[in-house]
Amino acid sequence: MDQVIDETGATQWQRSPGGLVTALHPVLQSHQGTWVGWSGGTGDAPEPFEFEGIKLHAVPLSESELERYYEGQSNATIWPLYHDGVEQPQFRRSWREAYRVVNARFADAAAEVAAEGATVWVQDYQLQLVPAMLRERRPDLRIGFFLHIPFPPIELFMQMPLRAEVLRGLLGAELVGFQQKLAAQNFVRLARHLLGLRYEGNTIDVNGRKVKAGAFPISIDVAEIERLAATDAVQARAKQIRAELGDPETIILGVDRLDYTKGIELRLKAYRELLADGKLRTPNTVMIQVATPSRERVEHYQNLRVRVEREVGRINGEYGLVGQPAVHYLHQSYSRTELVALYRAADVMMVTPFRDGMNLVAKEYVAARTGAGGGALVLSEFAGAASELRQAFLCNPHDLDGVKDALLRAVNVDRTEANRRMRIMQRHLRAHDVNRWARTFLSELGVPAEESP
Ligand code: GDG
Repeated sequence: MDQVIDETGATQWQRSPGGLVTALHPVLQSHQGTWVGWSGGTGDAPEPFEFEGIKLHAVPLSESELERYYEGQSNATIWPLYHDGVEQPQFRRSWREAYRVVNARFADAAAEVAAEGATVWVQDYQLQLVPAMLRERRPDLRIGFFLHIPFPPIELFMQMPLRAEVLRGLLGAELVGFQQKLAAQNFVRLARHLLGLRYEGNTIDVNGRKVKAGAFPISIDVAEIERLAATDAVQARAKQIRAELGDPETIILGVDRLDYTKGIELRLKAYRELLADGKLRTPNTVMIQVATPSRERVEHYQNLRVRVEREVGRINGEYGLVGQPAVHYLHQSYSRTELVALYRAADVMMVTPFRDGMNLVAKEYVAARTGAGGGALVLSEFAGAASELRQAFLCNPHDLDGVKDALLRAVNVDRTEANRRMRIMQRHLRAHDVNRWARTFLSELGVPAEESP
């Protein structure tokens, strides 16, 4: 959750954008769980309270912890390292120390809130030390951990100065979940390589205690997106978007946090080259790129913003007309309704990350197209979603020609073929929604079915 100040000057809460929150919100709602998390600001944390059916227990961060723990260790060390080193990870002693301190604070908070024998599900790369810390404080708890981002191959992980501590931290859980089978394999092999632990299949022996690793590909609340997509408000807004763009033949869409792993620059380049080759033409074709502001004080992100905005300027300079830009670039955050309306309006969705744990946007696009007809998804092979959405136009984001080719095929696909592909992917998603993800994980962790969503 994020604290925001409304127009009357009062403090309000709102859901933060981003994949983790989007995925877990419905799970916690139906499960009556307590969310122990960061309030999104610095200074004192508010007293525990309820919001949208979820009990919230906020953990405070100071200004210097925000800088060292969150922006530093989490987002300038671990995030790039776990994403194949797409940007050079930075290592700092003071960041590591802050990571330890904040992880211990989260472990204390969870130890305080959790009932006897409760299940605690620790989420994501910012909290990798928590499982072991929590087990030490509360051996009665059932502890699961889920990593939303990729888990790197041994050679990359080994660069991290905090490597053994992180691995021991994760091994404090009974079940460590990943998006992909390969990530789970990286993890068990690492346990042997770094700590000399034995494993059989995906179960690691930690001095007699069994720790399981497994793949639990995350998903979306498909029913909620379908319901939203079917509302009059969304359908009217989708038509309005098309009209405002001058009723072009083809609308190409990208929706990402402005993050260097997402391949936004590359996607823009592919579009520019196709315009240059005359294979796409404006104003028949229009691109919209929503780039939600993210981690704006981290240097890697500031550099990316400059590169993306330069590319947008170049495309519009060369191919735009008065009142008709070739690419509409929106460095803003939108409501879910507006996002779904954009999905409904777009003929081609481009999701081209260099590396992505899953990528929920790809799944949301497919679900939002239910009943719409048409629509084509260009999807990077390096997104976790590519293992499931096989009927997308798959591409290798490191190969610009391959991306151009996939984009062109998606733009030119005939409607019958587009519908066929969409239907298969929609069927898959309906059977694999976020509730199933949570149920599967929790049941593997040993949570009785009646306590599961
Ligand atoms: C991480 C992993 C994994 C985006 N802009 C706005 C907005 N969003 C929502 C999207 C989507 C979510 O944020 C983004 O999720 P992704 O999965 O695409 O990407 P990450 O944020 O990097 O998520 C990723 C995910 O965790 C879950 O495990 O899939 O691999 O990197 O739901 O719709 N939502 C709103 N306004 C925006 O402007 N309301």
